[in-house]
Amino acid sequence: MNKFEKLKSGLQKTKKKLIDGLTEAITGKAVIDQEVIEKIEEVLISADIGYDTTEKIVTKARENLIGNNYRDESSIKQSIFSELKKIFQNVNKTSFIENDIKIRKPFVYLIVGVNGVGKTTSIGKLAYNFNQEGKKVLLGAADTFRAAAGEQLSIWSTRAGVDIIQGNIGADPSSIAYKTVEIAIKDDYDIVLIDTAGRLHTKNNLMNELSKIKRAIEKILLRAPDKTLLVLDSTNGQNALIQAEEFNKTTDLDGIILTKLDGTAKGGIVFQIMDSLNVPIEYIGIGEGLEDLQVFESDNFLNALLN
Ligand SMILES: Nc1nc2c(ncn2[C@@H]2O[C@H](COP(=O)(O)OP(=O)(O)OP(=O)(O)O)[C@@H](O)[C@H]2O)c(=O)[nH]1
Ligand SMILES: [Mg+2]
Repeated sequence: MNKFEKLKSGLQKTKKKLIDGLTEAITGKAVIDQEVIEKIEEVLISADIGYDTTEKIVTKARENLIGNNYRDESSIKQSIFSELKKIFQNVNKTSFIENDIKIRKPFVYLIVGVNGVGKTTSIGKLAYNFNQEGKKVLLGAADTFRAAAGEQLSIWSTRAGVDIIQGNIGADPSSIAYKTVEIAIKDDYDIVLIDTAGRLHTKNNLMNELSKIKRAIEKILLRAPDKTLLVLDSTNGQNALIQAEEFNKTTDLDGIILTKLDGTAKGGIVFQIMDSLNVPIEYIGIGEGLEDLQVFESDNFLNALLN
């Protein structure tokens, strides 16, 4: 399977819900009346496109249809699709890391998020991708909270073929982050990926710990981590959005890794994130395997979902 086919198959459940739902709402309707519009709204909301974003899309679609004699199935569908596409057009394209690495080396990623969203797994996949591109990658196991966490990251490091710095259970996560970056500077690594323990944005002490990790990195790197990425689980729907808003208040986020799109029909969350958050989606997870993390490319995503 090539990358695009993989993406397509990963988005299957969302596609089924969204596209089949819309088709069903529209098919065989002689006129697109209030009832049909409400059905369309229901479908969009059930695919987790979100209330506000849905309202915007439907309002536009309604406007487009006024004065349009061809209120047939395909024109209403096209109208909705084009509104969905517009949401993507407003978003800044993510910066390309190749150029960044040249001036900032090692390029340090700090990976954060609540429990179980897919931080460690995503780091393993990212490490694999970077390694495949010929970059020298070092992982830092700054999740010292759970006994199995370091071991899990170590398994991923072996799978991805990259190096790892580990600490003892209960060690200060910021000291591991410091040590990892220190070694990366000394041994000329291109990329550092720091794993952190899952934390709820509501727990102050844990959020403070994150600030401490950031400060430790800054102390040795002489600049803030190059990218702080928040991992969100797309199966969490609306909650994922709340997590992003809350994390963004205390931690400067540079981007989002949206995981588990393969396991959910709630992939519409992508539109909502893009419409309502100021933080770009950088990567998407579409499976549990080594090759199942992709750079988020909006055109590809739309093609995979809508065509
Ligand atoms: N289907 C699917 N499963 C995923 C994806 N990403 C992660 N997972 C699964 O989600 C589960 C949790 O992943 P972890 O990487 O351990 O999550 P974490 O955020 O590091 O968890 P904590 O360290 O406990 O906070 C694992 O079973 C992963 O295989 C994805 O894109 N698709
Ligand atoms: Mg983890």
